[in-house]
Amino acid sequence: GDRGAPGYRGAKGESGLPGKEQVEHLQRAYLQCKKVEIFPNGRGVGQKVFKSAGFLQSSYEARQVCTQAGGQLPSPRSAAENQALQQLVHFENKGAAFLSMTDFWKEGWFTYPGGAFLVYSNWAPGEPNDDSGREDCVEIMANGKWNDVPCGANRLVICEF
Ligand code: 291
Ligand code: CA
Repeated sequence: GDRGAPGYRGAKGESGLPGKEQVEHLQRAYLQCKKVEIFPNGRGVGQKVFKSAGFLQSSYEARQVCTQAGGQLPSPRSAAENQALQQLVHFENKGAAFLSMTDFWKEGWFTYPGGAFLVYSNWAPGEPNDDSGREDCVEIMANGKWNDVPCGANRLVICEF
């Protein structure tokens, strides 16, 4: 390593593994990154981070935005993840945000980008209704409930990392 670097905290231990001080340095740096990352328009839940792009786009564009950033559209897989995402949607105050899932594969059968079926859902009453037969994408509203919407609709872009 760079012995002149700020924050350098001594050599590896006898075993060749990182020493206690090196590990503690990395832990501090990691926690600092996490705090910076979620302030103010991100939310961390478990190993996941949701981060708002701050603008509205169609689902097609939103997907590309997230993929190019090295993430993807949000796939909340539990009540805890859904609640973290809901907090962010509410905080941003720009209306509903897109989720990753679609029923392109088969009408009424929503899947994640990898093709797997949902392990968790939080549909609003009466949804998904495929209104006018053209709603294959999913939004999460400020109340945390889900609704299927046209993929061409413009919604807040939030990415999952
Ligand atoms: C109605 C319901 C929803 C439907 C929505 C669409 C949204 O909610 O029938 O199931 O998804 O209309 O109009 O379509 C677009 N383009 O936003 C009204 C919403 C408060
Ligand atoms: Ca709908």
